[in-house]
Amino acid sequence: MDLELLISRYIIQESSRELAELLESDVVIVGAGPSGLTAAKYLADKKLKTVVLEKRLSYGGGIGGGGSLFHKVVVDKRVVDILKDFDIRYREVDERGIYVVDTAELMSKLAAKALDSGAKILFGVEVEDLIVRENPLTVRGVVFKWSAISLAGLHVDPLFMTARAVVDATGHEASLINILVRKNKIGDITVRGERSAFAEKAERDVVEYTGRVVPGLYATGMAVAALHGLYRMGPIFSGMLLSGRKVAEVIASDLGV
Ligand code: 48H
Repeated sequence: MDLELLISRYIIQESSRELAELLESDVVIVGAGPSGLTAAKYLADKKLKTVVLEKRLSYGGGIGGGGSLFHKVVVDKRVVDILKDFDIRYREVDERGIYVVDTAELMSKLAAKALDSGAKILFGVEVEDLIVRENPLTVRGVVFKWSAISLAGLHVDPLFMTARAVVDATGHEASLINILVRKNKIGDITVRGERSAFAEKAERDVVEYTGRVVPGLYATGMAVAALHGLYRMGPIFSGMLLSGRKVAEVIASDLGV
């Protein structure tokens, strides 16, 4: 048998088999940035079937760009335990508890540990809508298609993936929350849009406001700032990691694990 046939057969067979299983997940995280990847590890540690859907072909979200393309970002002392959980090396640069980490190490180890814990990361998958039920409005999953379809502008119907919890980890765009509000006429939720820079307050508030948006839909990372009109913090990532861990804790508690 030709090797070419085997290559194609096993890629399609194994991807389809795994994808079919993931269609009924415990948690779907949309966005493989710092908050989404952190959440993925802690959720998978709880043995929840966790999948991260990322529209690009790589993980890391805004980490790779570092601080204006410099290859370091800042974190603070609040996340030392998280850095240790992920085996991420850090260097203390200021006695006020300021550390720097390498962007390549941060993004790759966040992803590696999420995978080691059992989470799946799928690239080139764009979430374009939510599965909802009414009274009360509840999110039951996502509507997705391959990003290449959107980029090509083709009229192709999407597919569905169900989950007990869906996480908006889409960063500044807050894609899922915007879809929720725009398409479901929710009067009591407004996406307020993030504010200008006030790093210290932003770093605290983004963690405090992390949590459930409506039953079944949760927000983490910069999506939280967009939803609640919080300040931005620039290239300091403690708030993102702490927000990711917090959303995992909230979901685990809601799901009773
Ligand atoms: C699939 C999608 C979709 C979609 C988007 O932007 P991110 O890094 O998000 P966070 O919130 O984890 O981290 C934010 C941080 O990177 C940052 O920008 C900070 C701290 N800024 C502060 C400041 O002052 O500017 O990652 C989001 C990911 C990206 O990889 C997107 O490609 C992906 O989500 N994504 N994936 N379907 N509909 N929308």
